[in-house]
Amino acid sequence: MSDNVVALGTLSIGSKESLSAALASGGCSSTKSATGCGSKEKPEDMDPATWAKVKDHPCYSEEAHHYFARMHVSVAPACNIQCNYCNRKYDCSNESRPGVVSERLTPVEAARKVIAVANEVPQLSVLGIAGPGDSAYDWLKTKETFRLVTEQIPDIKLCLSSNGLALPDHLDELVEMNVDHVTITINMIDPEVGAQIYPWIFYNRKRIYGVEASRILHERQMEALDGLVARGILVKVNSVLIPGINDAHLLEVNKEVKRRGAFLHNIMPLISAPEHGTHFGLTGQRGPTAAELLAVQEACAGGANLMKHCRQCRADAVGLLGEDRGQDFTLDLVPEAPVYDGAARETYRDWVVAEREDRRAAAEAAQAATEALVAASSPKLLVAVTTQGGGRINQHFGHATEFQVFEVDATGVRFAFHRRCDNYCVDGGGAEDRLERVIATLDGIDTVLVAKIGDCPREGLAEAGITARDTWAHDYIETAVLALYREKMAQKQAQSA
Ligand code: CLF
Ligand code: SF4
Repeated sequence: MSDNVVALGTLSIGSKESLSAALASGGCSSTKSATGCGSKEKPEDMDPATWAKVKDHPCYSEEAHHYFARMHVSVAPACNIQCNYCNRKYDCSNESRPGVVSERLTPVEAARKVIAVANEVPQLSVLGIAGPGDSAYDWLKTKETFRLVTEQIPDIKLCLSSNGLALPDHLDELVEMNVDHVTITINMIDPEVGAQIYPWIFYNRKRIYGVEASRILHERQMEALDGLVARGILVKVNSVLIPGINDAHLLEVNKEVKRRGAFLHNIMPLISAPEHGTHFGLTGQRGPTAAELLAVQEACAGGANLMKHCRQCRADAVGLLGEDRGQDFTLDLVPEAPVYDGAARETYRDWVVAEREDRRAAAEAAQAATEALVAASSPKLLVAVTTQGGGRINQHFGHATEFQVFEVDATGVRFAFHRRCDNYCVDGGGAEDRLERVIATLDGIDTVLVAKIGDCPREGLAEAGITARDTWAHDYIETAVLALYREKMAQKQAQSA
């Protein structure tokens, strides 16, 4: 392939025609920050060392999540605390979706799997260890896995997620191992609140209960955060939003972690159901509604940068954040002794460099065009897009299992949130009941931009007041959203004239 177009295993990004068209047109749109999601996105917005760390990390940069994939291996099952939202038979809900069981691996098996994935998925940039269990407590397995993988794939980014209790014991080793992304789950800074979330911890060979347990956990979490920041490691803080327990308190958590230098704060909804067998699930503790989550995130504006594109992925997830190819790479499906071949990853990275450059230029041009035409006071619009990666509108409506929603106004385009749904097309045809669910998923959205859509779903959406457009198929998201916005605002102006 040439002309900046690559076929990427099962993921094909863009088309030669669409890319050429975008290049020829000088692109269109742009944003002041190509997306949003709290973390600053462009190299010129942050120091080069930080940009170098985040530019390939799909969780630490919203922009990067259009291009790069992560994979998790579940190698560290032991845990030193009990969270009321966890049942360790399942995945660790500190970082991943509860209620699913991931494949437990030895470090040798995990390395085998990572090499197999790296050979097949050129977007792979990050290896994460995210439960079940605690990566810092079950440290030797975490360390051995990272060692075996980096022996073969030295440029892979290493990422771990921990409850923080054991983390202060390994700070210097993390630096030696070149780990520059660590997530700590911090649900409280007040032990009284913590006592409602953690019944006990295991620390210094003792089981400790109640408020005292949460006091120690809090102190160790702050020690870990300070120690990581002091060593130049980027820290993402995850907080599980538990209505009635820590919802108001998370504002204090947000302020405190910002003060201590956390790079990102990811406020995740509690997922709780009786069948998960967790304390919260069995006692009826509910998770927040989408509106409650948004309200807490909005209340945190101005504090630590918020991550909004988290997909609460599985502890054995593989692929771009919106997809999960984990089931294609279970141990029985990967070769016995794969040999790493980095050629496809290298080619892909070269493509991303050129593509990013082009997308940014297109976005800036579109933003300038919008500012020239649209009054600064023009209203905001929410626009959903279907994408399978590459920052482009390149997915058919019927294939979408999630919609990415962008907020646009005269100042630019920002990622707002994503919404999941079952795909409308099944076995080549549309499913009526699914369309109803997709319409419910798109509630509050003005327009959905797609690569293609059939007449039936288009009409169904229109009846529900949602316009579907394939006008900008394969264009960059920002370009398309801004073009739509200019068109809508021009119509509004014409109507009021
Ligand atoms: Fe995995 Fe977590 Fe590293 Fe990402 S996930 S260990 S930082 S590589 Fe990402 Fe998944 Fe959300 Fe986690 S989308 S659950 S934030
Ligand atoms: Fe479960 Fe993770 Fe909490 Fe341990 S830290 S109890 S594995 S959610």
